[in-house]
Amino acid sequence: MKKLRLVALLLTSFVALASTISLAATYPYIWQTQPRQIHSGLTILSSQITAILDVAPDPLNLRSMGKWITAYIQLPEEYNPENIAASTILLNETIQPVLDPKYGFVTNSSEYLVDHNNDGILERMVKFNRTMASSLILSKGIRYGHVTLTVIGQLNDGTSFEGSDIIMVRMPGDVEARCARFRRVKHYADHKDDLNVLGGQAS
Ligand SMILES: [Ca+2]
Ligand SMILES: [Ca+2]
Repeated sequence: MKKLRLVALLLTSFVALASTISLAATYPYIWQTQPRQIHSGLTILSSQITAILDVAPDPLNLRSMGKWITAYIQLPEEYNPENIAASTILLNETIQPVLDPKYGFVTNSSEYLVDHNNDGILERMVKFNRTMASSLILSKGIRYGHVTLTVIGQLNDGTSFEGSDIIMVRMPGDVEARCARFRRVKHYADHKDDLNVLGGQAS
């Protein structure tokens, strides 16, 4: 009886060992890539911070002659927003913020460090030339709808951050933009007459 149990135990052990070997042979990458994945995950976390971005005004009037659009960049709490190097900031990889020291909001930290969203964590505020931002959006053929604005930049120690915000843009008086708005309305037929009136006004 004892012998039989021993044989059974040996047999079970052998089957378990064999299946482990065959698993290793079939999926060799399990052993190789897991440590690397963890490593690259850590690398991404340490070199790129995801910031909370809020851009104003929203909605943005693309025809408006307003001077600025304002971006509020909030880093995770463990980072100091004062360490953001403003000269490294780019809006949609294209537009630099206003850096001219003649403006108080460029040089005075009590003006550019604000808690705009009232959550107890300071944000770094930067302003961009509104005409440049509107031109960039219009150059993509966008005159009405939602636009994703992204701000990238670096801290003084080279750590990079990125944040995005979706804002509404519109172009008052633009007939095509108005038609696009009307096309979004579910009951299109109800607004057919309105569209005709708009078309008539433009011509
Ligand atoms: Ca927003
Ligand atoms: Ca805040």
